[in-house]
Amino acid sequence: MSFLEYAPAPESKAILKLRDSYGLFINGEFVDGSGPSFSTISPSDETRIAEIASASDEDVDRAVAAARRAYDKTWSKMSGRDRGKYLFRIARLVQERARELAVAESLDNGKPIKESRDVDVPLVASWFFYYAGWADKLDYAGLGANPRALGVAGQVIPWNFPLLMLAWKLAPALAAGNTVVLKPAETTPLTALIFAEILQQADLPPGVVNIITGAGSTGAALVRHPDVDKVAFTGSTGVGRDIARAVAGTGKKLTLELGGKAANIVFDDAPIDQAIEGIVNGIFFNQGHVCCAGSRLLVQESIHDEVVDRLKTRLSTLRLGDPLDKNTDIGAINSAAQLARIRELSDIGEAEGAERWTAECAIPEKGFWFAPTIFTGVEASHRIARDEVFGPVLSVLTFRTPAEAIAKANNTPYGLSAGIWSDKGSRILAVADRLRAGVIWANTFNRFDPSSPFGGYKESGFGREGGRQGLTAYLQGAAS
Ligand code: TAP
Repeated sequence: MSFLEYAPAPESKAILKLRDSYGLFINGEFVDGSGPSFSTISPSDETRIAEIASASDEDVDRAVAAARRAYDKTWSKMSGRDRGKYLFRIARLVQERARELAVAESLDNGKPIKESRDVDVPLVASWFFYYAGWADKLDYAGLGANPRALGVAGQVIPWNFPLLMLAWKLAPALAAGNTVVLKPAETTPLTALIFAEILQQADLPPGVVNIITGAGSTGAALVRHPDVDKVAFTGSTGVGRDIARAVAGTGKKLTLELGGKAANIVFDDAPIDQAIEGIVNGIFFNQGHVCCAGSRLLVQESIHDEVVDRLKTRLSTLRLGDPLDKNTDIGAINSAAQLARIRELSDIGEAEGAERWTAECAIPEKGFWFAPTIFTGVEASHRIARDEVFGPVLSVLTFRTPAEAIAKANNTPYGLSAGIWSDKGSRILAVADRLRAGVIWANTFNRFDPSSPFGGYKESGFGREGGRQGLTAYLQGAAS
């Protein structure tokens, strides 16, 4: 196998040792895929990073068969304590290789290195540590009389948090005793494949985790495979609907984590400095490629002008550019297709009458970029107030009373998350109680912890990931 030495920006001392090409990870080893291979590219300069194998239906079959064998012969027979040891070992290896994983994630996804280094990778390790601790306690944790694993889980994940979504899926599934076949997104397979090397380093028994790369059709083949007992999907609501149809009537268990259009509600008594930072983090973190992003700012009318002015001032200080530069705040958009979607929805926003403001910043010549953008004068009927943009675009709406804020916040088919900014605890609790969103942050935004369940209402999906609820999604007969 040949290796490419990738030397990132000089500030980063890490040297990534990447293979020139990656196979499918089946039964503990990298094997050729029988579908046509594809290149994964860096969205910040459009250069090719590595060649990636693509799994055909036969390859999916091989991966599921390996997972079934590993379930029957090894994993289901192993004590929770021993499973936990593997998960602890994986968590420690993620920490040891944190720098390399962060660089690879920023390279393949486009996100700023300070986010992959300080948020994504530490959370990945914490997810494995957290669920490692559950593995030997399943029988005594009040999860039901005799909680048992479901069997083989088929997991399909998106491109916005490639390694973190992998951790959200794998850690609870393995702790509960399931084996897994996981498909990463086509544009961001790199860290999942480096993670496969970590599984080898950890001596995880062959077949317990299989990683198959490919297009959406590979995911569809995995979902409909008759020997898959549980399907877990994170991605768009449209694909989630297709998967729900494919799974209906098969007896497979299903968890769906889908899109969002979160309201970030700012009352006139909010701690304003903190709120400005929270609004910026809420929508511009990870270029807005966040399912729970605070993409609709609902601001009380009396402080609208002050908040918008301060936001513009703050956004003008953000640095857009090389994701591997540790001073970068806004990285690259993950793909040309996603950039086209953001541009299209922003143009529609302008055409429908909202006022567009864009932070002034130099846009690199190569790669996919979109400068932080704010729309004011947005009406509830505008597409930018209804559709998930999944990019660095904030829509600002106003309200006068708490009742109006609640009605506007709930006026969406989604229900994943929301934020409330106010000095009054009683107001926060009263408003939170009436918001139809799975996760509600108060005077903060985009906070994640493995012990806290995460998931949506309505078209944002069902089932919870994280915490004890995330574990019961992988157990038979367990009460959550
Ligand atoms: P999707 O296009 O839905 O893709 C998600 C994954 O599904 C990818 O691996 C994709 O493969 C695969 N896929 C595509 N078509 C499929 C099919 N018919 N059957 C099975 N798998 C299929 O979403 P995306 O563009 O990657 O991610 C963005 C969306 O995900 C946003 O709407 C966002 O809100 C949502 N999201 C939600 C959450 C949570 S926690 N609720 C978290 C992150 C993202 P390819 O990459 O090869 O197309």
